[in-house]
Amino acid sequence: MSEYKKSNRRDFLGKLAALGGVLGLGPLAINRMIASDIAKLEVICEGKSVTVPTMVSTWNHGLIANKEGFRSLAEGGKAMDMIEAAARIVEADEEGLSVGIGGLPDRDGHVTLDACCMDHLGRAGSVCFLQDIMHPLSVARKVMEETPHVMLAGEGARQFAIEKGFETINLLTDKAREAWERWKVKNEYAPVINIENHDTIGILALDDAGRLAGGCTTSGVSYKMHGRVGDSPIIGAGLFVDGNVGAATATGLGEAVMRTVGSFLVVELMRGGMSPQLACEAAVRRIIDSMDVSDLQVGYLALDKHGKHGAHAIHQGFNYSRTTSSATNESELTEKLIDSSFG
Ligand code: SD4
Repeated sequence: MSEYKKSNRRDFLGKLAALGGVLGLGPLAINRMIASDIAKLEVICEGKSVTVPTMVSTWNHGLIANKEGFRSLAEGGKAMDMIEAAARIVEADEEGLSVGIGGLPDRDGHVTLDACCMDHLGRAGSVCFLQDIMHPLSVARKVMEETPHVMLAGEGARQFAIEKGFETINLLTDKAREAWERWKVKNEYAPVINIENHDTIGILALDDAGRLAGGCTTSGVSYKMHGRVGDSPIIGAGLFVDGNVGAATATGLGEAVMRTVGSFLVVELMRGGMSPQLACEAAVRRIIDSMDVSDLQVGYLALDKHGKHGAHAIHQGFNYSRTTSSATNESELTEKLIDSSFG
């Protein structure tokens, strides 16, 4: 066999082993297949992506979000469909006090939502200060896909959502209203996120064709000033995706993330060659070096285009969920809730 043929064969066997991993085949099964029908396999191998679909999402609700994202993938969805499905289940959970319906209001008692999304082509959509609509991330997606703009705010975003068929709903649940009534007794305006109280969901997905997408959705800092918008709907701050590099999202005190353009920073550091983990650590370090962080928390989550992920936070207590599928068309998932912090 010529050197050229030998190296082609080595490449092919390498691809085959990777494909076997994706399809959940062990080495024995691969060997049997090689013996039986190598020509047919070559065709399969040529046409298949060997990307392992992966999702990472912030906080405990990431587990249910990722599961929903993978359900969408199994039904033929792409990375952005995974993101939207994941966001919607958390936005619809009335028990959650930080996303969608049930989110804690601003200091005047209004629930105002922020969300954005971005895909592997660099397309982006965002809504901020949105009221009365349960699924801001879906509205952000419509801004991305059906308007020439990136961001709609407040009443304009609400009107746009209604035009697109979204129903209006009272987002202030009894549970959130009672918490606000209790807060009002002291009425302290302290836009500081206590490290147990920041549950924005940031979601990053890599689908079976290697497409990356991201989303971020939140009711923002509780008891914020009326009109305050955080990092979550700001492209580059709460979320950034570059389909050729990777994606990053943030949770925690938005002001600190915006001042350091955090998610963009993480992706740019990855572009420069850093691993997702080191990039998250460096972006956290940027905040620590530029402000007093004694009572503010920020956590970053990143996923590169190969499915490698990283996460880091200023203080202990940040966790995220990571879900991968070892076989493109199977529902078998590896789910993990992971703690990440300086410790
Ligand atoms: C914000 N980053 O509005 C958001 C807060 C957050 O869970 O992460 N809340 O600043």
